[in-house]
Amino acid sequence: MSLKLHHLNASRSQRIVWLLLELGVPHEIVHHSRDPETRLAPAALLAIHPMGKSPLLEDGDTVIAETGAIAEYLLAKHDPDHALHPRADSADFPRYLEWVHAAEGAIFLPGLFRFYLMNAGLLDTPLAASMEAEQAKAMKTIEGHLAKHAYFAGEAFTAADCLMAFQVQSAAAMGALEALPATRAWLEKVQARPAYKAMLDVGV
Ligand SMILES: N[C@@H](CCC(=O)N[C@@H](CS)C(=O)NCC(=O)O)C(=O)O
Repeated sequence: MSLKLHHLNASRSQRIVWLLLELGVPHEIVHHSRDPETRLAPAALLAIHPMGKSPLLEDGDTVIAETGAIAEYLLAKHDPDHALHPRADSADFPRYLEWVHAAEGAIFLPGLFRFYLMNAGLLDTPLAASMEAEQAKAMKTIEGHLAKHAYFAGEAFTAADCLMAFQVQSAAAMGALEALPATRAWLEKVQARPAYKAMLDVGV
């Protein structure tokens, strides 16, 4: 088995565990644990890639970082029939790309920034307020999209749903989905998928 995923507990690398299970590709998972105090990744990851973050995928001698890049790599190599990603000539393709990249971009960054500000005791600042407003805008954008479409890329489940789930789950954990019924319905639907449940069994 040449595919090896380095997975960090309680991290967004769970999206790649899920994607591997959706694809049904044989793989090995190497579990890493966050430092209980700093919450940072262990040095073992630094030995594999200079950023020392998770997820990291090893495919033989190739090491690849960044969730979006790993997802694209896996889909290009292991989804020849495009079951989980639209073809480039499909009408869904632009929307698919947008969400795949938004998952680590405009949708995720305000929440991440706010998390850092909270850890630094800086939540009561204009910057934190502006990040909160950006987060609310991101959730409104998601709700507006999911009120019109069954999934992020359109009417079919794709890898964009795996990539966006962590952000939506984080919002749910903070009680931010109460006024967002389409987003809540989408989350329930994707969490009912067998591969999602199998991902939970792997230990995230
Ligand atoms: N943009 C990267 C982010 C990777 C990242 O920051 N991973 C976090 C887990 S959610 C991590 O490894 N944190 C531990 C650390 O920074 O030491 C991606 O999409 O993979």
